[in-house]
Amino acid sequence: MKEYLELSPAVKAAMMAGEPVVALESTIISHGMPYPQNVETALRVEEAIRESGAVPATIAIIGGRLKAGLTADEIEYLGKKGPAVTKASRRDLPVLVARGADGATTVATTMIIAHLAGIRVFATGGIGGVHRGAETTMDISADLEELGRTPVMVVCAGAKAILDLGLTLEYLETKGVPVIGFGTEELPAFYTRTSGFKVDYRIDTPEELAAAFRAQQEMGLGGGMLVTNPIPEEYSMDPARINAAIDQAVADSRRLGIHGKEVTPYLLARVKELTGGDSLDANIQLVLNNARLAARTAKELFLR
Ligand code: PSU
Ligand code: MN
Repeated sequence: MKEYLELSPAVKAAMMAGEPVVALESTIISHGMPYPQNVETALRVEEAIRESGAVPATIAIIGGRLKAGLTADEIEYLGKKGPAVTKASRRDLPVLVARGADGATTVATTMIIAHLAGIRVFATGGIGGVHRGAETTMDISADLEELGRTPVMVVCAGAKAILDLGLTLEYLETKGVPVIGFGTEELPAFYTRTSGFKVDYRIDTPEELAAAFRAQQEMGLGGGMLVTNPIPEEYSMDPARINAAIDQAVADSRRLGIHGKEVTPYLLARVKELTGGDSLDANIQLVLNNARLAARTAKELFLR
């Protein structure tokens, strides 16, 4: 599979020198935020990783190549094209690559490509999970399967309440994925610091995150680790307001019969619309916060 992979010069140099690298996804750019804030945020997140002493590797499929490390022009291209770029999860890789097409990588695909490139830590906003009503729709994100099989640490701000958070945790338990709360016992719900659900373990330092991940890999357990990092207090949103917007968005998606891979992008855009852009500001801040934690943890991992 390595012949399909292409590292940017900066990522290649960092990997060869044994420097810490942090992977970033691209669906958040194309489908997760509107242009031009998506491009601005992607570049700011890369900068935050550099400032924290690691090298960013934004991941995407460009012209059928699995890319780890994009140029600013490539990020601008994906951001401007937005939802017109194919949202690429695990099942999309074969045809996109064979056609020499472009794809924005979800958490699942970013993990696959990061692992192929030897990158162990990945920062994002929120992961996909078990959707509300999954007991009839069977809509469960491929991100959860990937966490169960691919050895990458994913640093996120929990999952949005567009999902069924309780079922998402059950699924992760079944797949053997440790769910860590960074400085918290409660699963953060993306825009808010709490959800009412407990994580498996609370860890308070990047050192201990690195130690747990190292132990997982050295034991050969396989699979990834989910680190949930609550949004900084000053940017967190009023739960009543955000949850009302989410309920409305879920109801609208059902009424419109949205299904398959369109569900998550529809809900993200609708929540943003209903909260008049405040949710976008929170979203940007939490991604930056996750990028900094991922960089600090990657540095710890590379100490040994
Ligand atoms: N949740 C967010 N923002 C996002 C996504 C999810 O809060 O941008 C994106 C991620 O790329 C994630 C994908 O991997 O949506 C999940 O899509 P699905 O539910 O179709 O698997
Ligand atoms: Mn789905």
